[in-house]
Amino acid sequence: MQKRIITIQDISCVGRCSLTVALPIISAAGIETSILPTAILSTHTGGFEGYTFRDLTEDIEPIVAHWQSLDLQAAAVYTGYLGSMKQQKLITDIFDQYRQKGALIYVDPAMADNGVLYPAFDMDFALGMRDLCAGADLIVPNLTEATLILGREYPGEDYDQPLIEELLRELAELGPGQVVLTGVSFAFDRIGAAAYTRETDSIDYYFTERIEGYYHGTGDIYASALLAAIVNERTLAESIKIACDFTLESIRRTYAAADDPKYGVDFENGLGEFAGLFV
Ligand code: PXL
Repeated sequence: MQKRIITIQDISCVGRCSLTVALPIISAAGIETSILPTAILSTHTGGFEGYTFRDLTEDIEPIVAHWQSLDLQAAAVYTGYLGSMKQQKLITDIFDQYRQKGALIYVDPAMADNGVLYPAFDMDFALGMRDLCAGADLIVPNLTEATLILGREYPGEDYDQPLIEELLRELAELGPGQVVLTGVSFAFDRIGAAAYTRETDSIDYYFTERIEGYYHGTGDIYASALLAAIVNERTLAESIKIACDFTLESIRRTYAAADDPKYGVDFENGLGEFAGLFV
C-alpha cells in the first residue's frame, strides 16, 4: 500500500519554504502528501516587508474531524512552521490520534535560526514548541532551535563535539527517541548534521562542503527530504546523508546562478535524481 505523510505547515505563496517544498519533495519520493495548512502568507517572513498573513487555526479542527470520519491513515505526521500557540495545542491532539494509528510523529521546530527567533515568534511560542517536540518520535532542530528548546545559551560558532553530543542527549531526554541536529560544523568549510538514537545511544555525523551565504528555506528542504527517506525505510544515518546531499546540491545551483537566496533555493532541478533514489 502506498504510504501517506500528513504535513502541517504554512503556505508561503512565494519563497520556496514550508508546504511549497514539502509537497514536491515528499511526493517525488513516491509518498502521498496530505496537507494541513496553518496559515497563508504572500511570502515567508524572512527578509520580505509587508507580507500578508491569514491565520487558518479555525480550520484545523473541522479538517481533522473530517479525516477522522474517513479513518485516514498516515505513516507519519510532520509539523513545520506554525502560525500560533493555539495551533501547537491543537496539534498535540492530532499527534495523540495519529500515534494510536501507528504514525511516526515528526517535528521540525521551525522557529529560529542564527541565534534569533523568526519575526512572528516569542519565548512563549518557543516553550510551546518544546512541548510539541517532547511528544514527537523524531525532531529536526537546528542549533538555534535546539538551544531555545533546552533553555540554553546559543553558542554561536563556538562549540565542539562534546557540546553537540550533550545537546543531542538532552533533547532526546525530553521525549523523542531520535534527534537530528542540523547546521552542525566543526570546520569552517564543512557543514552537516548529527543524528542521535536513544535506544542504542549512537551518534552518526554527515558533513558536506559549506557554500557561503544564507539560503532561505533550506531547513524545510532538509526536513522534508529526511522524512521522505525515513518513511522509505532508509536508516537514520542513510537519511541524513540523502537530505544533506539534496540540500547542498539545491544551494549549489542557486549559488551558481547567482539567484536571490531570499526566494529559496533550486531544489526543483534535483527532484529527478532524488526520485531515482526511491524507485
Ligand atoms: O522556512 C521556515 C519558514 C516557514 N514559513 C514561514 C517562514 C519561515 C522562516 O522564516 O517565515 C512563513
